[in-house]
Amino acid sequence: MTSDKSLSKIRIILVGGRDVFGREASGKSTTGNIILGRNAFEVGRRTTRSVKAEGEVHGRHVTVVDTPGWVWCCSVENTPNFDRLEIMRSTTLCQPGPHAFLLVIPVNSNFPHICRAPLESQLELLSDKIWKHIIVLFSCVAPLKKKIKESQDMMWLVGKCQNRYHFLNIKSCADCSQVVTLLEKMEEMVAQNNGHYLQIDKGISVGDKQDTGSAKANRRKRVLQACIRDVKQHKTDIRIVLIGAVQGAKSSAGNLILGKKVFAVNRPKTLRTTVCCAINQAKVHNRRLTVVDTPGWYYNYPVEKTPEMDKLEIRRSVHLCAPGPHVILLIIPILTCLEMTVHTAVEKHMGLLGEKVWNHTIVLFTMGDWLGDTTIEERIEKEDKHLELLIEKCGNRYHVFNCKNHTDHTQVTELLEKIEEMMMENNNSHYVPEMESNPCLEIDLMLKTTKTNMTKMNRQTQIIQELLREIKLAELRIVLLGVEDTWKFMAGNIILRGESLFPPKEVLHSFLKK
Ligand SMILES: Nc1nc2c(ncn2[C@@H]2O[C@H](COP(=O)(O)OP(=O)(O)OP(=O)(O)O)[C@@H](O)[C@H]2O)c(=O)[nH]1
Ligand SMILES: [Mg+2]
Repeated sequence: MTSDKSLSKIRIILVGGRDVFGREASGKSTTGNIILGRNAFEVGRRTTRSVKAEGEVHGRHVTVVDTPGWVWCCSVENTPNFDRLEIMRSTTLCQPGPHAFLLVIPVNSNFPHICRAPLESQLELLSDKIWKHIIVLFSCVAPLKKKIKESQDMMWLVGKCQNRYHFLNIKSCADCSQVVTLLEKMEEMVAQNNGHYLQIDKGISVGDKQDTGSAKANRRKRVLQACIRDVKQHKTDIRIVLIGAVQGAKSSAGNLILGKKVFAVNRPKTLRTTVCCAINQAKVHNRRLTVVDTPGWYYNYPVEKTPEMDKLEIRRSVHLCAPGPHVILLIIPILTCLEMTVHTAVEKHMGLLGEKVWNHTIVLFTMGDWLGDTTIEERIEKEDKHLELLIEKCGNRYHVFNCKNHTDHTQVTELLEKIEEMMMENNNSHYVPEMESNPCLEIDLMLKTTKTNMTKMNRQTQIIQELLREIKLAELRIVLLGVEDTWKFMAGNIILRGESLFPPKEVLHSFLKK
């Protein structure tokens, strides 16, 4: 049954994000397939380009455009150019303009407060009138109205869309009624918009298709491949240091290189896992590999804001694999938008190792699954100059790792060949760490001071606990004070619950109420 307001043609664009590390998809392609009643969009691999599909659905001609997702907490400025341009291109596939945008969000996802502004920036890039054309589509296996009602942030989202939302059971493809109801909700919305679809601002037109494989991108790839062919003799001993921002997949890359899980990855309840250097070895493809893992910096933080202890650890890394590493792998996750502040943070933190370090550095792009069907070269071309400058600083040496794919061993062998080629260029010499001061001694000293402070702190905690036991407070009010960017909110979250990285505000409220 269709409503009185039924349209003969409906044009839909699917939009949505991914969780903070780009791992969990929102379910746009699956949604598109359920609407069209066939496997029109590829699932199981990240959608990297806007794709159009159409069909007859319950008496209407339906056009659906699937788009790449952004990271929920990343605004437009922090989204890689390639993804941003593809999202914008979706509108050109939907001429003369879309009737509806389905904002796809898994009902179980934690859509925290910090994602509100980035979401607004992503959507309003397409049009400032977009909100009148959006239905929030909660992908789910069972409708969870209560969960939505309990979440201030989800309610904010639904409110922005004038209370338009729909639950789509993604495990129940055969249930036509949920698609019919969704189409009717879209028709209702179009009627409220006086029958109008969204006129896309002319300014954002980006052409029909992004050029794939420009001459420059192809040339870059050829130069890189030629490097590998030049390797005549394999090395028997290679020392590697991994360096990069927090949660960039440094430890995962280390595990992939060594072919075993020796570095800790993603300990729950913490924002970062590696807090001090770790060293491990393995025999891989007839080479003895030594890998040093390091703590990361917060990705666009100036080096001055990185704690001294972390800076010392980073400096210590090159001393740990005496007499020095053959290669420093600079880890850059593919979903990083390398704008100026991020670029500066990378250069300054690399500077901790000394100025000559760049001759021994290879950029290792991680999270290769983000590439989908695109190539790293295409993406480098689309980014602004900072990424290109960084790669050039490393002598055009780069490589891609997908740590989720443990079966593809060529990614490690090719990396080793690139390292060997670089070693040949460096006359087989390793990087010689600058010795103006020994970070290992400095760390010892710092640890001694920390130990003294810890003893003091433990005594203070003991006194507070004794006091609390005596007073038996029914309610405790705490004010967190500190200079800017010292993660006060995180301390508060740990005191209150200590579970999630960014618990929604209402969780905090409920604890505060208690
Ligand atoms: N999608 C995807 N996720 C990945 C990949 N590699 C690692 N991850 C995930 O990224 C998260 C961070 O990985 P880690 O290896 O712990 O990163 P790290 O840089 O060592 O993190 P810190 O030690 O906390 O600085 C983990 O949840 C990994 O499972 C990848 O290739 N693709
Ligand atoms: Mg780590």
